[in-house]
Amino acid sequence: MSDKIKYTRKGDIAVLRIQNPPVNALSHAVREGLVAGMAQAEADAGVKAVLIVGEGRAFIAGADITEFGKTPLEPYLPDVCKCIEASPLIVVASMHGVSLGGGLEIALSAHYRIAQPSARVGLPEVHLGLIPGAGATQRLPRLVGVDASLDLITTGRQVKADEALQLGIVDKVVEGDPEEVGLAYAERLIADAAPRRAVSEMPAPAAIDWDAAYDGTLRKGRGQISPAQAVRAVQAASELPFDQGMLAERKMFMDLMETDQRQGMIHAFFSERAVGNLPELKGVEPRALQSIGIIGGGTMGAGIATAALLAGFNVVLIEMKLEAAEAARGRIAGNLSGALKRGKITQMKYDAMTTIALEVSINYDSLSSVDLVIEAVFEDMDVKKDVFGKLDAVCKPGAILASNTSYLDIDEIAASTSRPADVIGLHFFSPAHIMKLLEVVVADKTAPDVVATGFALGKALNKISVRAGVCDGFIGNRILATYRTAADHMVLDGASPYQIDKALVDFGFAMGPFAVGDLAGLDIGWATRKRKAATRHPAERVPTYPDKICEGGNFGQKTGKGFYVYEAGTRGGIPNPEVPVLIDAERAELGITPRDFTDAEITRRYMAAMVNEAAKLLGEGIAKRPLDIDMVLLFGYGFPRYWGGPMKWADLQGLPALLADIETYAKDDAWFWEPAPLLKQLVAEGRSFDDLNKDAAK
Ligand code: 3H9
Repeated sequence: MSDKIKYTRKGDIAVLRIQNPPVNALSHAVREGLVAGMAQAEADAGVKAVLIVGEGRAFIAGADITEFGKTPLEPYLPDVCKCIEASPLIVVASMHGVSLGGGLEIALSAHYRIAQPSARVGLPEVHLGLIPGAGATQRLPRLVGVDASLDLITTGRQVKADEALQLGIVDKVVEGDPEEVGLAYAERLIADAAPRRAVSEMPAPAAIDWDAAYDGTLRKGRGQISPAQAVRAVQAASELPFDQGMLAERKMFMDLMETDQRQGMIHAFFSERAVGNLPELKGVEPRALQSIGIIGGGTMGAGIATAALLAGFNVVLIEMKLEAAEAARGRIAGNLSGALKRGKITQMKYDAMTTIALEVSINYDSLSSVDLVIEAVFEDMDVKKDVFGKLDAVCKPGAILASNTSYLDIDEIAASTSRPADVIGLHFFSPAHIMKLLEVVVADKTAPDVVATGFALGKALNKISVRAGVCDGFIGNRILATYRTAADHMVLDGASPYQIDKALVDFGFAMGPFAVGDLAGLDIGWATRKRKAATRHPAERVPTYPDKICEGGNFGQKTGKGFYVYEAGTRGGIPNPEVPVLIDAERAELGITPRDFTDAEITRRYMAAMVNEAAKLLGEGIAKRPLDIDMVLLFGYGFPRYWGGPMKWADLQGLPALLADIETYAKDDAWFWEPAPLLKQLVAEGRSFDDLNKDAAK
């Protein structure tokens, strides 16, 4: 038998122990071992029951995702499940840690299920662009009904043991060693002469309005297809005999396996785990971190303080005036009360976080013993240098001095201190206690253990941390500036901001660029345009109509008007009728005859601009790996997860065709559309961005 399954005999019970660290994924060897183990148990004289348990931290985390996209090898998982369920012996699954996807499907094929109180179960296949493919869409509805099944399968939500018990997914919840409680349960079942209980033999679930459920799920998925497909699979459970339902599920699963969305989502899954794994940090120990100083208590500073308090750090926040310091305390308390209301923290924790763990002060001396300080003050180099000068004077040796700047030169800030090796950029995204992305900006002289500490902090704050080099805008905002410019050009040439927003929402973005502008505040872009005006390349096309929107005091959502008009009490806005008038006037002034854009062309140009800039950043070493860029866009800029990120999207489209389009666009605007040298190189070599990820992992 495969060494992934250990067979032991305990009285009249055969124990199959899955040993495939770290999470007992159902690799080919595990599947073979389970089938062989069942056969051995059935041939073993006197065995009356089989107990399946997992070794280590989980029962089973699901199918082995690394095998997806390769030729599947027999036995296939649905057949393993069938073999377990069809056994004449009573089969018990004893579940601890997670039982996910195929792991839960193995458990659903057992005749009885017992779980630890801390166990979690779920069917997260939709997060991989798939549906369950080993019977869960057919068995779960028979066990717990259609509504609960659709909830779990279409959302991928994981439930704790108590809810699983209440729903009827597990039969018993008992604390103890999984093998011991499983054996005791199996012995009880044998003693009670409990019947073999195959879920597939239970009655088919009642029908619902399947088309309505399908349409609703498709809408909610914002372009993601697998959750809606899951509705059709559950429908098959209701309408078809079990074996035919299994075939229908298998076909849908295999069809989804062939989709770009499946590839994109699995790329996202592995990239999320690889992004914090930097070759340059192997063996580098982070510095100790217990207390964090924050300079500035506005929305950003208060958000960072909230995140740090929630992660268990002590926080000292500095403001310039007492009233501002107290206002910052109020903002933090407001953020934390949100966490309290949602049940994320207890009242006791809330009280401690707003009192003992938080100090607000107007005196820099209060920072003398903190381990790391994050400055979140006004974006102005002189102001920053002044702050860093003060920090340099009061902070203890070895303390890390971080700037939350979103574009300023961290090398210059570092050079203004006597300890540039301790200076780093930690670029949070607002609201900082909610947004998952953290750019860890490594300056020329930043010490490796300071970088490692930036990543350790990100992990403690439950963020996705991405390494970035120094340039205007780092990874995210520099790419944003470029694709936003592509959108601006399309508006000048004939598209409307509303068509562009809609095309990009249809592509899968959470919001289009003009709605995002309104949300962030149009004054930000206005200030950036003014800042860059002096150094602007003469060939650069910059529209002036957005300045006119701002000159009227309209900065977007916060003033109630921008590209859209926001009526009090309504969600989202309606197009602002003044905007097309301003655009028409500017086109007339520039002598542009507007032309029509299709939604497809809008998306193509927008994405081409994004990928081209990203490839320039990679070539310059600002981002080290394509997957770093993918994670920045996914976690900071609302990029649709099912495309995996812009670099994965580009690979899926094919780089030669994308480069050809960029070269075509360059005929009209050679300056903006200059192809990235790295993109040209990859096309010439017949390689992809993912090849660069693989090179980096070697
Ligand atoms: C499925 O089951 C389809 C079936 O319906 C039908 C089939 C026919 N495979 O996340 P972590 C690796 S679809 C391979 O850092 P945690 C992971 O990459 C599957 N590898 O730890 C990492 O490797 P490394 C449905 C896997 O404690 C290491 O394990 N199941 C798998 O924070 C540790 O992972 C899922 O979607 C896997 N299935 O979280 C579950 N799972 O150390 C996906 C993990 O080299 N997995 N690895 O970076 C998870 O949600 C989390 O990993 C888990 C542990 C909660 C299990």
